[in-house]
Amino acid sequence: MGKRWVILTVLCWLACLAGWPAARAYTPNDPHFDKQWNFQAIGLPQAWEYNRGGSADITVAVIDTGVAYEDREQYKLIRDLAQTRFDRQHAYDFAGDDAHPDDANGHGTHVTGTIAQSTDNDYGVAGSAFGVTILPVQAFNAEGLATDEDLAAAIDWAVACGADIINISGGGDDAPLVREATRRAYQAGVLVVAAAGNESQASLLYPAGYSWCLAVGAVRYDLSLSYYSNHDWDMVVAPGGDLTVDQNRDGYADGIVQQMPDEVFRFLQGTSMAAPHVAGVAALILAEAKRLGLAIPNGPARVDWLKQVIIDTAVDLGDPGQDEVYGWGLVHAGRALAYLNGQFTLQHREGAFWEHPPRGGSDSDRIETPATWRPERFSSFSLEAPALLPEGERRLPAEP
Ligand SMILES: [Ca+2]
Ligand SMILES: [Ca+2]
Ligand SMILES: [Ca+2]
Repeated sequence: MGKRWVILTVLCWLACLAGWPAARAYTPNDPHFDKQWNFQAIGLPQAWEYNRGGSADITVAVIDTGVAYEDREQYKLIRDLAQTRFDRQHAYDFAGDDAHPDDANGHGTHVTGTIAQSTDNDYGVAGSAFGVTILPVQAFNAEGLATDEDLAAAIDWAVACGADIINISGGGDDAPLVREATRRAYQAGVLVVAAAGNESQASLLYPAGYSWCLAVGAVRYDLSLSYYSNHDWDMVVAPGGDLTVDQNRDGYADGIVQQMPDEVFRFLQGTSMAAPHVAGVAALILAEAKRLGLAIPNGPARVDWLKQVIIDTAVDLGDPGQDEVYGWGLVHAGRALAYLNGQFTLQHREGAFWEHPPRGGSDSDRIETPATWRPERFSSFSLEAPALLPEGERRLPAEP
């Protein structure tokens, strides 16, 4: 016994010397939080020890199919977004040209949940940056398609309304209107986070492919690249899931679970699901930097700074250093916020830092499903989202 105590003491002392924070973690009381392997994978419980979900003065614009954020006509504010803060004054729908970006598709509501699902409300699941303000901006119609004009207008609108970060879980071909709108966002100091695309190809869709945006590819539970994810040197990865496997053996396909407009908690997969993890982490970084009183640059330097923090604290995957499969690596909220607090230095990057739970999964855990959904390529922009699986594998049981 005595020997063991001595060893532990030495380890703690070495850990303190190395500047590692105690691996404290905050666990919210949402009953289905244990299904959110994706949040464990990027160290959100550790990040929340520094900053519990960000702050209301940080605005994340979700440019998507709308959000289930209001009670109007056949639409409703879903229960697990009821405590989430929305900028209702500036919410806008460019696809329908009205002030009501209600979600007839479900994609935008799921994406919003990953950023700011109402958290620690004793119901459903958690979000990553649940304390921020969400600006719902609709550019994609109920079929998940957007024109260049609508997407560009939505980006300009989000910037004009004071967004700090824009999430675009959609993509398409290079388009001058969208290229210039994202460039204006960059000049204004707004980080545009965008899905890499689901074509399994070694190139990015746009706007992800613009160097001034931040492209996000998808990994699954074992942190290998998801089979559908596009990839490139200039991107980061985040959990997007893989609905064909149950590597963590929790009885559910390994998707990303959030609440949909019909209030069902569904597992979806896609680089669409990966991107909002990065938007959420970026929001936490901004909120924590403000809380600490750090000097945050303005204009394009602000975007460069945010990207640098994300890249410098990413977990290297695949070949050592930046590579063409995982880009800069896995975004990691815990490391990023520890870094802002001087408790994670760049020398720690190569070492084990907050080890992940054991990942024994393999393809032998495969689930046979008719998950054959493949995104079509459109000349305009389409969403980088999901396959719908048979009932039971994609939804959590209803709660009382
Ligand atoms: Ca919740
Ligand atoms: Ca699973
Ligand atoms: Ca690497």
